[in-house]
Amino acid sequence: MSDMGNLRSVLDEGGYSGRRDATPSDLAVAALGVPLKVLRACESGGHQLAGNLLADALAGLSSSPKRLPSKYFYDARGSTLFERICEQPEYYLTRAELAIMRDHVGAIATALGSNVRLVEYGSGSSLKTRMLLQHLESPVAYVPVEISRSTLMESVAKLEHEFPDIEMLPVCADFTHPITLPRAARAPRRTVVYFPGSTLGNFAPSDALRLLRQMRGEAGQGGGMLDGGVLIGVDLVKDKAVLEAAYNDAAGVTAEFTLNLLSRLNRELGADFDLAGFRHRARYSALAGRIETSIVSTRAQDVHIDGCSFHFPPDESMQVEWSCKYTLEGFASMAARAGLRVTEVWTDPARQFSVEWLVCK
Ligand code: AVI
Repeated sequence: MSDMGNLRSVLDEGGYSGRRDATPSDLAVAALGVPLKVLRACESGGHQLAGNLLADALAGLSSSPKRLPSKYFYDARGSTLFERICEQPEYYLTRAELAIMRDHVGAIATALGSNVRLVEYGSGSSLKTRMLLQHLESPVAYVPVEISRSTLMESVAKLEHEFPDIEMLPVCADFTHPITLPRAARAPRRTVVYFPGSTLGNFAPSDALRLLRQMRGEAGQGGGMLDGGVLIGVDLVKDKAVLEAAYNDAAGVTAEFTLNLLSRLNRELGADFDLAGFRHRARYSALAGRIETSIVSTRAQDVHIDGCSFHFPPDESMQVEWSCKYTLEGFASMAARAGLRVTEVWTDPARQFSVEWLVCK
């Protein structure tokens, strides 16, 4: 049973959630037959991001250069668009990571060992999680940490049905803040934090390091016999054309995903962005090793939010997302600074993406 003390209201302080924020769909989810313990686990979550949207939008639009946090991409429409991005032919990340899981899940499960308490940061599509749970030997518990109450409950409802012998301990919280994880009824041998999808790449380097340190802390205090570890999906540096195509798909889904941020500000904050006056831009900076996504004003215009006016000259760009790419060496050295040692690396045949197993040093 989840420790209710762990579940706090997660008014976000700037971290990236990677998944859509809560929508009031509890009743719909309850109809799926979610057990009471899951409902309870989620009671204090939800509606967290809304509180900061106005403050973050005003602060970001007042700064120079203008910026908006990428965590606000994931409203219901943004989450649907992200799922569509994952299906675009140019967006290789999801396919490559799934191929790695398909080809190496046996070896991955062996590396993680038996009787694991599996903690997942973000619990969107549970396809990769499902593969892992199917192959792990006697996993003790699955602890998804997810800011969106509805996403969390839907994913746990499905997994609980499929894995009745694995204790489900959902935590509705912002994983970018330290969390006291719930104890499993059966003692685990180790705790493994699973962080797939290259989501770490959406954090600035200092925040990524802080998050890795936090994961190391959570894996280390697992209450198991062995120190735990982190299983993480990391996108690799590659040809600029391949990278830029992935974030500028021909069907325009990524552009729609990016501009949906402005629709969200219009809808939720009463802003008056004219979407026809802005465009999506994603460029790779080889120096910084990241895709930098911006929203660019195509003309001079003023936008109003909550009584404040913001001027955009033609071509002014507003930074909305970084998607950092790593070399194997660069990632290993960041992991080392977080107290983690890379012990296994699995890649897809084209070496586009990696799934890495890090243990506490
Ligand atoms: C969630 N995250 C890892 C995606 C990425 O590749 O940075 C988000 C995304 N943004 C545009 N396309 C995909």
